[in-house]
Parts: sequence; C-alpha cells; structure tokens
Amino acid sequence: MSKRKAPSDDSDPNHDFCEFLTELADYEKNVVRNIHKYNAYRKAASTLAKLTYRIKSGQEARKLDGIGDKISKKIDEFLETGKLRKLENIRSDDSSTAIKELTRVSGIGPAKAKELYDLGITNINHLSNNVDKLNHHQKLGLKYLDDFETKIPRSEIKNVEEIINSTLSSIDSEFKVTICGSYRRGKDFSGDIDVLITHPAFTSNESKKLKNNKLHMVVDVLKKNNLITETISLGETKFMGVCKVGTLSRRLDIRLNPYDQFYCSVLYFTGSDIFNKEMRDHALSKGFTLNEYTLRPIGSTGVPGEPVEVQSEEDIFEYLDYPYKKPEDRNM
Ligand code: 8GT
Ligand code: MN
Ligand code: MN
Repeated sequence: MSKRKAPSDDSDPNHDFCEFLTELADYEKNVVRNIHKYNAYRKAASTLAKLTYRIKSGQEARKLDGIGDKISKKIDEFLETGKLRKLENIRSDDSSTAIKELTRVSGIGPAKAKELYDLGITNINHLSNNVDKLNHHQKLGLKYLDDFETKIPRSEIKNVEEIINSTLSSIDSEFKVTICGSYRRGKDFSGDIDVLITHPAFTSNESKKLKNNKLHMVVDVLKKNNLITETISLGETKFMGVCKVGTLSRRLDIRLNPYDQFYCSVLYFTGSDIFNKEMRDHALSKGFTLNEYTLRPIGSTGVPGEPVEVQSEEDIFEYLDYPYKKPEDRNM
C-alpha cells in the first residue's frame, strides 16, 4: 500500500512527513474517533504536500497554514530521530492494530471495528470465521476485500463511463452522466467509481416518485447489461454497489441529483473531501451555506435564504470570492 519515496524526491520533498501525518490522521479517525484531530493532521499533510522545497525544521513548518506547535514538534522529533514515539506506540498497540486491519473492509467503520475487537475478533482471518456478525455491506466488503484494495486505472473507469453512457442513452437520450471523485480530479488511479447522473425531467421541485423510479430504472438496466453485479444499498437518489468490467470487482457509487442542482452536485461529488471542507468553511466565512444541492446566503437571523442561481462550477467560486480551482487542483 505505502509507496515509499526518498525524502529528497524533487516532486515530493516532504513525502516522509506527509506519510507520518496521514498515519496519525487515520489513527485519530479509526481508533480515537477524534474527527477534529483527523482533520488537523490531514490539513497539515496537504499543506506540506503542496510545497516544492524541503522543510528543514519544525520552526520553519510552524509558519505554514495549518501547522501548529504540536505538529512542528513532531517534525523536529522526526528530523532528529527518524521516527516518532507516538507512532511506535500506536503500531505496537493491539487494539490499534486490530482496528486498523478491520477497517480495511468496506462497510466496517471505527465503531463496528471496535465492537468486533471487543468480541475478540482481531484480524481478517478471524472475521472470515465470524461473518454472522456482519451486515450485507460488510459481508460484500469482506468478500471483495482484495479487489476493492486494488486501485482502479483511469482506462478502466473510462470503459465504465462509456458503458454507462451508451446504456443510458439507449433508453433515454437526455440522461447526463459525469464521473466524479478522484477520476474527475485527474488521478491515474482511483479507489472507487463515483457516478453522478442527472436528467432534465428530474428537477428539485417535482414529486419524489419520479426520481425514485429513475434511479431504480438506471440500476436495473445496468444490471441487465451485466455491469452492476451487486447492490449494497439503493435509495431514492443514492446507489452503492459493485460493478465489473475487467477481471476485478469494483466499488461503484451512483448519485441521481436534480438537473437544476447539477453544479453544486458535481462540485461536491468531485471532492476531495478535504477540499470540500475548506470550501464549505470559506463559504460560511462569506455568509453562505454550501452543500451537495445548493448555495444559499445566510440571513442576519442565521436562516439560509433561497438558493442563488448557479450556471457553472465557476459561478459557485465567484459568488464566494474564492479563486477558481480546476478539478485537478482540488487534490488535497
Ligand atoms: P478515491 O479514489 O479513494 O475514491 O477518492 P475520492 O473519489 O476522492 O473519494 P470518495 O470517498 O469516493 O469521495 C468522493 C466524494 O464523494 C467526496 O469528495 C465526498 O464529498 C463525496 N462523498 C459522498 N459520500 C461519501 C462518503 O460516504 N464518504 C466520503 N469520504 N465521501 C463521500 O458522496
Ligand atoms: Mn471515489
Ligand atoms: Mn465514492
């Protein structure tokens, strides 16, 4: 999993710091379940990842956005000793190790992992003998663990995109399909496939019944076509499941969002999650609330008003006085 690079690598001069910060972030998310600390470590890693020069001391790092006293001390410790005591302790702790392993399974979050650990289940092998403790999603996560941990090359996602496009256009030429997530951000490899679908006949002010039928219809036709092989969950607007075009099974997410809310949806679903969080925080500082559907001004009473009209992703940035970032510049 970890692709180690020498710290001197020109393209990524602070890679080793980012690596330990990411490991600490995952520990905070999965074991401690402190989402604030998780965000703080991720933010610091993202700041360091953007630098084109090597950080020489904690003091130097301290001047950067999102790096405080504690993280700058860790950078010093790492520079002086080549490791971190905190990480050494985490790595040698049984419950941390077990929770880290169990959360590899799609559908097993930190709380479920802790529950399993408390039942004495400490590794994947144990888990395979205790599938009765798992729900439908978690069972599929275990079944396809190896496949889901294998990154998906762009070419394969492009293939899926073409299959979905041609399948949907053969039933209704007005479907609009956009592959979002890390693929839209230009990554060479992705963890899953995130598909956003809209249709002009499905807008935010119409009855729920129609959208219900539409996503079910989409999933049905993609199943008949043998693209979708498993369903994890299927709601009115959200499908989670599994698809297969090559030799491996892949996690597939589909969203069906209203046509008039396409640009907020595509922004949200493109991510990254850290980028989304920064943009939402920025929106709040400008007196707006931004979500997967709309951008709304917050009035003096604190109640969000009517959504502003948005004709492009750029419009959203412009409303917020936020310098436009192309999808490939949202990898943080
Ligand atoms: P990946 O290559 O690991 O899949 O990277 P990704 O494509 O950036 O991550 P993702 O987890 O597939 O999320 C893509 C976007 O979908 C995120 O930016 C986020 O806003 C949105 N998203 C959802 N549901 C969820 C969810 O349950 N977890 C996460 N992490 N993101 C979600 O729509
Ligand atoms: Mn994704
Ligand atoms: Mn996803």
